[in-house]
Amino acid sequence: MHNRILILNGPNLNMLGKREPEIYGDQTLDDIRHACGVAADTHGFMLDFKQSNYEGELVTWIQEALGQVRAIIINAAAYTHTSVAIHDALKLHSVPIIEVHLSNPQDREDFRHFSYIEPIAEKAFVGQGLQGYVSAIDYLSTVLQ
Ligand code: CA2
Repeated sequence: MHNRILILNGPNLNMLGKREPEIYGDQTLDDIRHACGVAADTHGFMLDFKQSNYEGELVTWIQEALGQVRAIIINAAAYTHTSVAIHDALKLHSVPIIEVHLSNPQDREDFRHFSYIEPIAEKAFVGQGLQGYVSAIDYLSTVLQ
C-alpha cells in the first residue's frame, strides 16, 4: 500500500503512436509510461503501469489492487463507454479513482459521451494527451498526504 499508485490502460492504447496521431498525438504508451515514472519519482510514488486489451484482465488487476494502492488512475479506453464490470470493480475501492483520456470524448462521437467511470471518479483529466496522466499524478500528490 505504501505510496503505490496503479495506472491502468484499456484496449488499443498499446497502438498509440502507430495510428490516428491527429486524435491521440504521436506519443507511444512507452512515452506515457516514462513520463508517469518521472512524475511518480518526483512525488515519491511507486508506480504500477499496465495495459490490457481484455476487460476481465483489467477487472482482475483492479481486484488485486484492493488494499495495495493509494489511488488508481484509469484510461479504460473504449471500455469507458461499455463496461459495468470495470465500474463495479472500481467501486470496491475506497481510494481515489482518477479518470484520464488523451482526447476529449465529449467532443467526439455520441457513443463516447457516456462514461461508466465518471460516476465513481474523484476527478477527470481529458483532452490533454500525455500531460493528463502527469496532471493526474500531480493532483494525487496534493490530495494524498
Ligand atoms: O481519448 C482517450 O484516451 C480514449 O480513452 C481512447 C480510446 C477511446 O475509445 C475513448 O473514447 C477515448 C481509444 C484508444 C485507442 O487508441 C488507439 C491508438 C492508436 C490507434 C488507434 C487507437
